[in-house]
Amino acid sequence: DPQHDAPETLTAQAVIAQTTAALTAEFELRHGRPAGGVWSAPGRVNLIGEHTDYNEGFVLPFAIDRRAYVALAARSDGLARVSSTFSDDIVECALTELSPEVLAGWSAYPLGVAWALLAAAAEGENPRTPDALPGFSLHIHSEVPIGAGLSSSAAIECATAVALNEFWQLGEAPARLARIGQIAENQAVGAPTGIMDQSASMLGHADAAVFLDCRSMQTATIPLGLAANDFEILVIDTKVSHDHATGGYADRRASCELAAATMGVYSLRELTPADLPRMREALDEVTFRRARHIVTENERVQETARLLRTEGPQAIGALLDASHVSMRDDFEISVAELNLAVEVSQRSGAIGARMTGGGFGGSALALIPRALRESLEADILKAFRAEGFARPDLFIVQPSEGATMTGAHASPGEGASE
Ligand code: GAF
Repeated sequence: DPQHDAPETLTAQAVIAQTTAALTAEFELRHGRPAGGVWSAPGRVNLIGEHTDYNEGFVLPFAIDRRAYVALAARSDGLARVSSTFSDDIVECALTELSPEVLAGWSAYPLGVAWALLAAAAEGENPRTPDALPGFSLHIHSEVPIGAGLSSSAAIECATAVALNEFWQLGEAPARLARIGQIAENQAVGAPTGIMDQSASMLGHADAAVFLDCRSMQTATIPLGLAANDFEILVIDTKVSHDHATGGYADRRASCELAAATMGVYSLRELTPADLPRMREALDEVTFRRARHIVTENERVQETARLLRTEGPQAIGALLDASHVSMRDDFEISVAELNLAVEVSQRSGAIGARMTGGGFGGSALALIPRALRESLEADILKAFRAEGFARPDLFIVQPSEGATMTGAHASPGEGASE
């Protein structure tokens, strides 16, 4: 398989192998026992389709080459015991005591997933209750920058979900594990987010985006053709941090629900550009603009997927640009730093550019010819300096594989002690 000999694939695999080894050593230090296995799941960049997921619309994200890793080993005392490289704390809870109410802080991500998986396991044809499943020790390390709009939380949730799914032999399919991650995020973390981020993290593929219909939950893999066109995707992390558990995100979601209720539809997915005149009559000015973003964005996502299939990435620039304008002016989730990143990228030769993710901070993406990378980066840094903005982080992302086991040592159940 020539794919497997591509230098980029080898590099990505080497990185994963190295991180897996480091994590295994750290697991032993923190938990005093060998890890049974290591799993990982990527962050994501959304190419296009923002705030459409919870409106049952379309999204087109891809998994990136920055991952969260979890190492896990069995325990025989019925406890979930979690540690991470972003805290000195080790948090413990009996499996039978896990519930959204007792979870807080960083540990709500992995323990929220454990709780949501246990709840799923207790239902169905072969119900298994928490007292019938072994406890575990788990250690997390993540390369996905936090607060950058690259779904660091979904990466942790999905890495934990694949690990526990395998450890407890629950046999849940990837799309179902994405939903488990979302339930953890909604109920244990308290962020009213949609299904996009966890779907991208679970279902991503190298050099492809994940087209997802958030109503039918049907997915399609859309080749991005970046390397073949000498294109790259540059991420501009503005360092303006956001938090979807508070403020603007929930407010936008409420506007969408109001618009759907006023229009007499179950979700804004059911409306098309032909409905816009009717919407303008029925909705107040702000709610109309919020809903118009969703309606037009759904069109842009489908058109982007179509153009990627028929013409390739050089054809999608105008759609990326239009998506940004819609988020800036209609949905109003952009900030000055994101607008600047997008404008400078466009001026300096990007095919297209837009903010990505939930908004109010985080990152923008620019689809660029590889040869322009250096000059474009210099232009962006210069413009940010001139505006007195914090120095953004600039990096290339590679569309990558979704959640997976990345290192096995023994079966995670083996060598259980305690
Ligand atoms: C965040 C949410 F988690 C996603 O579900 C999605 O709504 C996105 O914002 C906006 O498109 O990443």
